[in-house]
Amino acid sequence: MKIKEIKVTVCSPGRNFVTVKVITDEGTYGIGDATLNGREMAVVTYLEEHVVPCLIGRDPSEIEDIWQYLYKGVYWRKGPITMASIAAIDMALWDIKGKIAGLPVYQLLGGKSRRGVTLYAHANGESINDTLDKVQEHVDQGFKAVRLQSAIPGLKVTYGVLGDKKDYFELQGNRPLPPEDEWSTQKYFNSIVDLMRQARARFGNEVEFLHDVHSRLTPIESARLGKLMEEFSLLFLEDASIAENQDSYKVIRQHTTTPLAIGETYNTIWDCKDLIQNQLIDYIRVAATHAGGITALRRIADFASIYNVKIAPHGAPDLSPVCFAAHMHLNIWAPNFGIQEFVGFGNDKSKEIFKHNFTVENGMAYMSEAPGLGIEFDEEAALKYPYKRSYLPVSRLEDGTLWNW
Ligand code: GCO
Ligand code: MG
Repeated sequence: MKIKEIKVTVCSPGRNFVTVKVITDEGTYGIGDATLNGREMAVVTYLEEHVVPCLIGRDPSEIEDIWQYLYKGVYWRKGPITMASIAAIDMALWDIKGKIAGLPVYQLLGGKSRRGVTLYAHANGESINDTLDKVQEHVDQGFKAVRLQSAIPGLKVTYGVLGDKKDYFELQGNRPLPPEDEWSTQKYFNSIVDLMRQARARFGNEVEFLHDVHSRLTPIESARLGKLMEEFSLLFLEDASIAENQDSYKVIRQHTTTPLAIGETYNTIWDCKDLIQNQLIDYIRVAATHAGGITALRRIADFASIYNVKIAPHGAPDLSPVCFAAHMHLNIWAPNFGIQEFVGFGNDKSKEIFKHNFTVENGMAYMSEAPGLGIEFDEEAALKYPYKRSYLPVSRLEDGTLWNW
């Protein structure tokens, strides 16, 4: 069997998604997600111009060799554009292997380690009460873990809270240029403790709480936040500080027992090696799409397992349902699975394009025995919603200094 054709499609059913379809000379095909938000077209060009020509005629069953060929075989290793491209090809090849074997991908990884995949939902509110009402809605649906983000009083916009904007493109205004947010560490500290205190008062200890700092704090500020959060027993505190310098997490770790999670922007095992090996984190949040696919995530999961670090894959709306499918297979298999972030299965347009049989019940996701990844991509439907240029916001301190978004 040989790879005959590889198609790259960008569609925008509310967010841009880059989907890769690898087709064999025997008619079997597989799909993968290569979405890199705000830089989608760079990945498309990388794939079409530099990857696809090298893969035509190769044996699609050689997943590991193709992964190494695209990673080690290229002088310019790593980076989000390279790794998203490798990831999409890798997912598609696992999809093909599963379809040919007549087995879901998780069976090829080693089979199930659990009945279903525990999810955490998002509660984002304009005020603490609003956020807690949203927690209640999730609890009523059976979720046992919820991420809490609330607008910070005194700031124009807060990460995770769309305000009166219903859709991501609306947030960017009519010109597709990066919107600008404001950040004040002092205002944040004034509100975050209240949020968690009121949340525990209302929900007791029955619900797991999580929170995403979105890299706004310095390590010593994160250490202080971690200490303040201890009484509220978070499942984890996410992206407290940037860890380009992985050693900086020692500062946080030596001060607090609040569990720490990081990794959604990481592209390789090297980005998190020291964090894991030195046991500076508790959850690694790499996404299959951004860190090199199923082959790479399996390796990171195994490495993390010997240091008691669990996987908690990124599950934001800018990862396509194909990435969610890849995560489902990894999560159901990985002995050290922690929790999966979940924001729903997308809007109606997205559901028209991506068809699957994943189900959610009482805060857990389940999968069918469909062979491969168990997700289909409707190219005709995708063409109805073409690519739209779009950016994430940027963040500035109140005096105008550029900050981490
Ligand atoms: C999360 C993430 C997202 C990111 C988004 C960027 O934890 O879900 O932090 O909300 O901001 O993926 O596009
Ligand atoms: Mg995050």
